Amino acid sequence: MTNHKFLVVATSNPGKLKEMQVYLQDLGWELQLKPAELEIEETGETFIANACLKASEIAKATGEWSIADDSGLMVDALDGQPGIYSARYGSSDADRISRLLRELGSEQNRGAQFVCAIAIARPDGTIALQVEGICRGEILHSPRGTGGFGYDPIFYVPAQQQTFAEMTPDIKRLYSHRGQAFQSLLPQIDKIVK
Ligand code: ITT
Repeated sequence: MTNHKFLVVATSNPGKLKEMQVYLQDLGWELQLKPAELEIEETGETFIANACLKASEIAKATGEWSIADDSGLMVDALDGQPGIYSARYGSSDADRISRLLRELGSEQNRGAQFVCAIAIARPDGTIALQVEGICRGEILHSPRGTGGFGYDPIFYVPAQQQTFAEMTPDIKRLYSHRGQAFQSLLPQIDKIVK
């Protein structure tokens, strides 16, 4: 049964889960990971559409409130790719990073942005809340740092002079697309999830 501060997290990505856990546990939310056998096909054409799809399907399947994150990296010189296809760009983080660096080659325009859409669905699958966060930065020519996950080692934030993989979790939260999305979400969540 649903209690007041309980959410099923609709993700299979351990890096995302870890960050979401820190952001929500601070406020007393109890999180449960979605059952591994429930895999939702991401058929949407936007980050928000895919976040809503994942939250809604997992909420209906579990009968609980659910939260989902759909995110990715949009590279200016690649017309916004890989974007919503960021997870499907390769078969491992190392693979995805090397493909991106290969496709960018010696391109001078290294501008890029991370986008994160978060959706919360009610047990009947309807969407209660959706937010988006963005972080601008630059794609380095080679990876730097060992923290974080995914594309973090090649995403450099000039204001901090560090890649996401070189930042502490608190500093990454301050700048990151997911940190920004949660900054919009957290003040609203207690009013919505009953
Ligand atoms: P779920 O759908 O199960 O949540 P996923 O990894 O398939 O997991 P997405 O479809 O949203 O998730 O793909 C997000 C991609 O963008 C994936 O390759 C991530 O590694 C990458 N990504 C998202 N946020 C990131 C971050 O903060 N740092 C580095 N890479 C990130």
